[in-house]
Order: sequence, then C-alpha cells, then structure tokens
Amino acid sequence: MIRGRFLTLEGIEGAGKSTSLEFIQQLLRSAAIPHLVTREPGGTVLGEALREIMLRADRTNICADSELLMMFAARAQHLAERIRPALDEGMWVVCDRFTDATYAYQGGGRGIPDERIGILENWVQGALRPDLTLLFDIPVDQGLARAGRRSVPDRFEREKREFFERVRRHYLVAAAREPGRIRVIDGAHTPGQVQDAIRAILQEFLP
Ligand code: Z5A
Repeated sequence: MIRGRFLTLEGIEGAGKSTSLEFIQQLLRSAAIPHLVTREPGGTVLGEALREIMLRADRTNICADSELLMMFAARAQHLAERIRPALDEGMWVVCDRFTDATYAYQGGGRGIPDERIGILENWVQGALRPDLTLLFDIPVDQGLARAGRRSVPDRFEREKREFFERVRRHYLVAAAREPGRIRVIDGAHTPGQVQDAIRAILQEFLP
C-alpha cells in the first residue's frame, strides 16, 4: 500500500483556510482520491476537549509552556488515532493547521524558542512532516477584520495586533526556508483567484 499524502493549511485568522478546505475537498472528490479532512487542535475526542480548554476566552491563566504541551498532547493523539492510520491506508489527509502553527503561534507569538518546539516535534512526530503546506497569507488588519465580522473572539483572537504580526512573520520566514513544501497563496485575492492558485499547486500533486 502506498502511503497517502499529508496536506496542511496554515495562516493567520481570517486568511481563508476553512473556506479553501471545502474547495480542496471538491478537487479531491473529483479526482476520486479517498481523503480525511481534520483540524488542529482537535480531530479526536481528547483533541477537541483540549481545543475547548485552549480557545475559551475566559481561560486567561494558561502559561505559554502549558499551551505548547497541550498542542502537542492533542497532536500525539491525533496522529495515533487518525492521521497515521489514514495515511497508512493510502488516504490523503488534509489538516486545517498543524505544527507550522505551533512554530508561528507558540514560537513567533508567545516567544518560545524554535529549538524547544523542535524537540517536541521530533518526539511526537518522528520523521512525519506534511508533504505540502498551503500558507494563506494576508495582512493582519484584513485577516482580523474578516475573522471579527464572524463571531465572539476566542482566547487567541483577543491577542493584540503585534502578536499576529509576529505570527505572520514567523510563517513567512518558514515558507522562505522551505519553499518546496510551504507554498504561499495570497489570501487577500478574490475567492476565484485563491481557488485558481490552489488548483495550480494541487495539480502538481494529484496522481
Ligand atoms: N493554534 C496554535 O496556537 N498552535 C497550534 O499548534 C495550532 C493552533 C494547531 C484555532 O485555529 C486557534 O488555534 C488558532 C491558532 C491556534 N488561533 N486562533 N484564533 P482555527 O484554525 O480553528 O481558527 P482560526 O485561525 O481563527 O480560523 P479562521 O478565523 O476561521 O480563519 P480561516 O479559516 O483562515 O478563515 P475563513 O473562515 O476561511 O474565512 C474567514 C472569513 O473571510 C469568512 O467570512 C470567509 O467567508 C471570508 N473569506 C475567506 N476567503 C475570502 C476571500 N478570498 N475574499 C473575501 N472574503 C473571504
């Protein structure tokens, strides 16, 4: 059995990940590729419970290290229960956020050194890394305006603008370091232009 491919979507709030996820599913369905769509933090009962703890706006006393460890606890469970079994069965896995988000938010946003995150990444994931990451990039003001239009802000969305500037910068530095895996899509473009960009990139990956 050929291992499935592992795709992840990244970007700051409001960049268009969730919107694009539906389009990617359509592309995979029309190419008859069996796939699993999931998200982080979440994807399992434990992961969703940890997500609820981490996103609740009134949980203001979670320290950065606890947040980091909860992200990786959720990820370990997600990998064991859903991601690895699906890949081993030959399914493609499309995940809304993964470890690049940890580097961007807990690293760039909260200031935890990359080296420390790397230790947990190697521990929890072994050699597993996404085959392709679509990074939806958008200016912070525009992303926050889109996200703000939608719902009551969660614990992350309550952060200051500078936090998201650091997150965005961290993502872009990662993309510059790994241009083969992390492909940047301009999330400020129209939905049609964003879909064209996704289709063009995925065509290189589709069998
Ligand atoms: N987090 C972390 O800190 N560390 C980690 O390791 C991981 C996660 C894995 C939850 O993520 C939080 O977890 C997240 C980081 C942290 N921080 N926050 N908040 P999430 O992915 O569930 O939540 P999110 O980033 O807030 O998702 P989002 O705001 O839904 O963003 P999005 O999915 O990129 O946006 P969207 O829902 O597709 O679009 C937002 C709105 O814009 C919507 O009304 C769309 O209709 C509209 N939109 C989308 N595209 C367009 C275009 N092209 N033009 C015009 N309007 C558009």
